[in-house]
Amino acid sequence: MGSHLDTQPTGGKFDGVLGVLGALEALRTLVEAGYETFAPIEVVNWTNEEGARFSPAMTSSGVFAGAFDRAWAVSRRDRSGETFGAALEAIGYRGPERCGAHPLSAFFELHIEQGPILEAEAKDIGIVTGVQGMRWYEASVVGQDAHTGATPMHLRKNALVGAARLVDKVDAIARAHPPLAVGTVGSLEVKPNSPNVVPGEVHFTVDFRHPETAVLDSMERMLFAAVAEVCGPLRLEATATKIWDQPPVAFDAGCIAAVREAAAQSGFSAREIFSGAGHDAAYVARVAPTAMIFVPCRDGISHNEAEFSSKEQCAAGAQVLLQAVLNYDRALAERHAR
Ligand code: HGY
Ligand code: MN
Ligand code: MN
Repeated sequence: MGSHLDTQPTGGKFDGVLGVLGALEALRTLVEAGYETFAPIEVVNWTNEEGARFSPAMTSSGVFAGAFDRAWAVSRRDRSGETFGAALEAIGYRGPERCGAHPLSAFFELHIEQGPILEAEAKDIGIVTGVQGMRWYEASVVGQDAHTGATPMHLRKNALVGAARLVDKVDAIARAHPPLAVGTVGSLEVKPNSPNVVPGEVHFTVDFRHPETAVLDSMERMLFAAVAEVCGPLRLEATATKIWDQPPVAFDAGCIAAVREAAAQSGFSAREIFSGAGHDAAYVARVAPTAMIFVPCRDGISHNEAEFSSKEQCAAGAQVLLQAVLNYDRALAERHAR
């Protein structure tokens, strides 16, 4: 069981944290009850799930699942140039065990939904069947720094005008693939970022998501075409590089059944749901049977300090997490007894 404790610059108190503390509470409950499971039970806190400082997201679960090379992951740099490995070293989190050496017989992750569906349908629990596909790109637009007063409009190479038009294109590309596609430019850096300098350089990120790979491919083609289409006439040099590609994930039927049964046993209303947000479980699913449990969050708001789920909602999630793990553990014991 587990999730992550890292967050966003203006993150809330539940994204990731609920899954780690809920797992800890479930483990403590087993210990207090003196209940011995068939398989060992562990709590996992996956480092750098958000990718907010060191991109891409879900780095440690990605290394654990073999999706990322460990050396590549620890070499990722933040905006100040510090590497992920050096930052881990600095806080003593660069442990001795090789990430991925430790097999799991199954993995269950409790998380807030981060969207509006469960609350709108007054459902206590989301039985998560999978996670949509997601891709990140780093884009750079290069023009020429120039004086804002002395440079005529027709002589400018204004990187921010090109980037601004591409930001709108990213939005339009998502809207061109309704109803499920989403596209976002979430971070943008202007250089030299001075009131009286025509910006000569802009760097920004693109986040595309959709449940189907073919649609993500179409969105990607449109993005690369837009970069050339927008920046050529503005005499700008522009590049967009894919830095992360997490295909859609379907969770394990046995784990999903354990969650469905757990919700029913615990007397909670539930519905199946596909995750719009990315999670460590999406990578762990590559190397172990995996499923997730969602609880509602107020107004579906997340990645926002206003993020909120009630104690009762959190407790319901922890209860279903514990029960799902016990259901799966019992099935594992029966399989091994045969
Ligand atoms: O990007 C995500 O979906 C996750 O919150 N890291
Ligand atoms: Mn999360
Ligand atoms: Mn998050």
